[in-house]
Amino acid sequence: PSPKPKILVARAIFPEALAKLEESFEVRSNQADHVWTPEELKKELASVAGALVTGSERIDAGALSQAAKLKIVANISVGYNNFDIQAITAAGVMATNTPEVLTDTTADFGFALLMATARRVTESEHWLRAGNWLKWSIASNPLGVDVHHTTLGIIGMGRIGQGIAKRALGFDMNVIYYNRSRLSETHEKACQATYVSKEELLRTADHVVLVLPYTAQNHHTIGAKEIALMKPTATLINIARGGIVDDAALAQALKEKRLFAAGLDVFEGEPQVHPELLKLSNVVLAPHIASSTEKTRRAMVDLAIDNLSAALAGKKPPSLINEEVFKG
Ligand code: 8YV
Repeated sequence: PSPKPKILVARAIFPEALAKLEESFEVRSNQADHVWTPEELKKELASVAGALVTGSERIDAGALSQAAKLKIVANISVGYNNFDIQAITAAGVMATNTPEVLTDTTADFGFALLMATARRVTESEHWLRAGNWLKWSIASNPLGVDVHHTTLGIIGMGRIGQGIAKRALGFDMNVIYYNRSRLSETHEKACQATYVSKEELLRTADHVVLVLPYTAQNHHTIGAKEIALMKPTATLINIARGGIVDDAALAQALKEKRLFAAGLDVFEGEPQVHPELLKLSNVVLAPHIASSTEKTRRAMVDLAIDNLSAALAGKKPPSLINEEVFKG
């Protein structure tokens, strides 16, 4: 029998998924706490035919410079701004992601973060743990802002944005959205969302949720100028990508109470968090967990494995990004 193809797993996955991979492949897996440096990743990629990576692994010309045998990089993530698609395509390597399987889980978390931010859930827990409850009064509890019957502005109206809009209907919210292209009438009706300009959204929304992909054009979609348009009672929720928000400008606005609060699952330069954000109480911080339920993370890994297995069997991967590389 021909030897099993060599593959790489760049960050630890579920043991069952690893065992499944080992049936068909010779697997080199980083199961350790140590995160490979770009230099180490480049060396690891040099000897394999396929790689499973997360959104935290940067795959660009440098990473691929010795990867002569590589046929596929399978992202365990729907967003793929960690991929330099041009460089990957130029190297003749297939790139895949994990759409659909995480839509509802991520939309749930967008709503969770919105609720936690508006109602000061984490801050209230700290308040309780500090013993403040013993001397509570009607007006001294942490006072939040309402979610129900307010206006929700969604920037980025793909599958996840539409999922959040549908959830907002149950809270009797007025949903407005901005997207690079307007939704079809059918899709707009399904989530009862009204298309507005970015400026109008920022001026009128009580809560702004960011769910757009990170691209060069979307860098600092929300900066000092945009924050200045928002209501001082508004919240800003980022479940999209760090880099879409200017975190330094946001921290400054939160410090000066020019915004009520922010809920952030993603950060510029994550896993590092801007030190000014860490000092503030009117921000809810999460370690990029919007897709993180047991069921969904397993589904993401399974889809990434399906993509990798298809590519190495000469078949078209189910979620191929750069179709032009596939030679059927
Ligand atoms: C992942 C994500 O947790 O799918 C995405 O775009 O951001 C998350 O689901 C992350 O990218 C890890 O791969």
